[in-house]
Amino acid sequence: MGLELVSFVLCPYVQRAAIVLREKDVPHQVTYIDLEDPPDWFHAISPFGKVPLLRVGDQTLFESAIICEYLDEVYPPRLHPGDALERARHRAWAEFGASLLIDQYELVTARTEGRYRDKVDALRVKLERLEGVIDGEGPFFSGSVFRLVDATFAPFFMRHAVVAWLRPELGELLPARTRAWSHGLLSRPAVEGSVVADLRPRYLEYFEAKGGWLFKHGG
Ligand SMILES: N[C@@H](CCC(=O)N[C@@H](CS)C(=O)NCC(=O)O)C(=O)O
Repeated sequence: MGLELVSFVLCPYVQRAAIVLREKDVPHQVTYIDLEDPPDWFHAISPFGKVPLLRVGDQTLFESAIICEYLDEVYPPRLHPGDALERARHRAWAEFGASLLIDQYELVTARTEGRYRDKVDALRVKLERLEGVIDGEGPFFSGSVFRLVDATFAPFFMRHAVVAWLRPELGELLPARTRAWSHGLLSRPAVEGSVVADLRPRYLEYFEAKGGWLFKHGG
């Protein structure tokens, strides 16, 4: 059955699915939409009005976590761990990764310095907590094997590298193990190839237009 990933070019949740498709070498088509002006057909098939969507034959899946789980069940190799408790732990931390994406969005769109600093502090606390649960040997979340949970965190780290390029103090928010994990993820071919080549300028341009304090006072 043909697979079609409905995408917005900058969306980190879409990128989760794009990474899993690449890790598993699954043939698929990508359809980009403009989220500011979505086509009618998109509203008709997206219950939350959000991307990603995965069209599988005449069915449409939504929610990135569900799409990733579906792909993992259907296409080898299995990325989730075999042990039920370990798998549940990975799912729980993937939820934590989803909350980091919301923090990151709020950080880049914060309109005042006070709000920006509050978001930096919130991110610092969460990243320190994450540091305590990831495998010490690395390079991935639970050691040497790339797992589904790694695919769910990579989009956060990719965008974090973009904003840290603009504002180096943000790069210092990553504690040592987390930093090594981020390097491991961002140098993975399936991760590198899961976004457009000019993600950085596009991301910066898109969020600068939203008036975030970070962009007016970068460096
Ligand atoms: N929980 C959703 C979040 C997806 C999401 O927030 N997508 C954004 C783009 S990155 C979106 O489509 N926003 C459109 C809107 O909210 O109107 C998932 O994991 O798939």
